[in-house]
Amino acid sequence: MNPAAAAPLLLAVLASGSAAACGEGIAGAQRLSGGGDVLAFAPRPAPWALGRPFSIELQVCPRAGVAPPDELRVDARMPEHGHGMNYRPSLVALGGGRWRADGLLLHMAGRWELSFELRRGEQVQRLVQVLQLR
Ligand SMILES: [Cu+2]
Repeated sequence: MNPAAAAPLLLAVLASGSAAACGEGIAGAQRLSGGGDVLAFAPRPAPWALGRPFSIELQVCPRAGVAPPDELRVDARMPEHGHGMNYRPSLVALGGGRWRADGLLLHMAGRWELSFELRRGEQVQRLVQVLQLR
C-alpha cells in the first residue's frame, strides 16, 4: 500500500484516541472500526491462504467508557455463491480484549466476506473484511 492510500486509515485510527494502540501486539494486524469499536486481527499462520486450516488472532478495543462485547462471532461466507465455510470456528478468550478464533478454512478461490460480530446483549456490531483468494 502506498503512503497516500494509508493516510486516511491512519487518521481514522488516531481519531479514536486510545484505540490507536489496538492490536499493537498482533504482528501484521489489519483493523476495522465501527460503532465506537476498533477490531485488530491477523491470520495465523499468515497470510490468508486457500485450502489450509488457520486461526485468527484478534483484539477488540471499545471506545472509552464502553463495555467490551460479551460475545464475539467469527464467520466467513462467499455471498455470490450462497455458502459459507464447511466448518464452524471456535473462539477462545485470552483476556484483555484479545481472542483467538480456531478452525477456519476457506475452501474455494474467489471473494470471501470475513465477518466479526461484536455482541452486547441484543446489540450487534458487525464488521466485515473482504478477502480475495486465488
Ligand atoms: Cu464459493
